[in-house]
Amino acid sequence: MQKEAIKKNDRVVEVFDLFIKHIQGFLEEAELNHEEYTNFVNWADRLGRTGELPLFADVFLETHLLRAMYTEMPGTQPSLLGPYFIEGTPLLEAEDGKPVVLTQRPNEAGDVLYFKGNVSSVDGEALGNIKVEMWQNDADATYSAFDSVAPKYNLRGHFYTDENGNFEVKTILPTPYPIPTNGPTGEFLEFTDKQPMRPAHLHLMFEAEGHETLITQVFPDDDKWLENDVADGVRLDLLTKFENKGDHYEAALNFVMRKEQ
Ligand code: MBD
Ligand code: FE
Repeated sequence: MQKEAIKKNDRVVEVFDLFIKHIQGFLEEAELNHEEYTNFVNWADRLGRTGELPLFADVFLETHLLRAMYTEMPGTQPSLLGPYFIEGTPLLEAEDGKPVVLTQRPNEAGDVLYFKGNVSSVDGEALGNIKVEMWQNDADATYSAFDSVAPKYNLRGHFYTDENGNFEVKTILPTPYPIPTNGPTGEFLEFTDKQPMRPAHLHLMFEAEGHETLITQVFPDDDKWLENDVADGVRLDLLTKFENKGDHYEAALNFVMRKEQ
């Protein structure tokens, strides 16, 4: 087979040159000696081999990009996609008048949570029949398909808003999440004496035609880790009360999507 000529891509040239320039600047500014440089390369190698590169990037870098892009923008603030999103989740369908039920095991541990909201456009128009993807961790603080023993799509699924942009989903309370401390990402937390916790959160992704896909998270407004989230994913407009109603919890938040540029 003949190898196709690789087309020069100006954006890749631009980004790659900057990347190398700034890594070089980092080596210089940190005054790494040769041994430290080798340790750095070996650490990065372990980061890749253990599969923790997405974790490291999403914990230490992703928030920076989002803040730079969105802090001044109208509409709901995005938050971290994180390392635990997977494609191909089941479609959840509601029985008449009932909330959809997020995929779960027959006796899923944890307190029942009803979460509802409305999705609209920055111009105020309701976004009916749009796709909502949702995922979260379980009562053991583990994510299916990653660090959990649960089936692949447990506590994951997608559904559609009604014609008025409303949705309601029955799930369980998410749990504050310690990022893995036994690998190359966690090593840094020890050396820098940082705690590994993320506040409890729901992950949500909204897709609507003519709009920027909104990837965000929702946090209980009384979580004890809000102020020192290791991944710095908390935004004020993503906090809401998770109200204890005795045998279940209720929470609500509305979402506003930006128009596609
Ligand atoms: C998570 O659950 C998460 O959402 C992010 C962004 C990073 C690590 C773990
Ligand atoms: Fe998460």
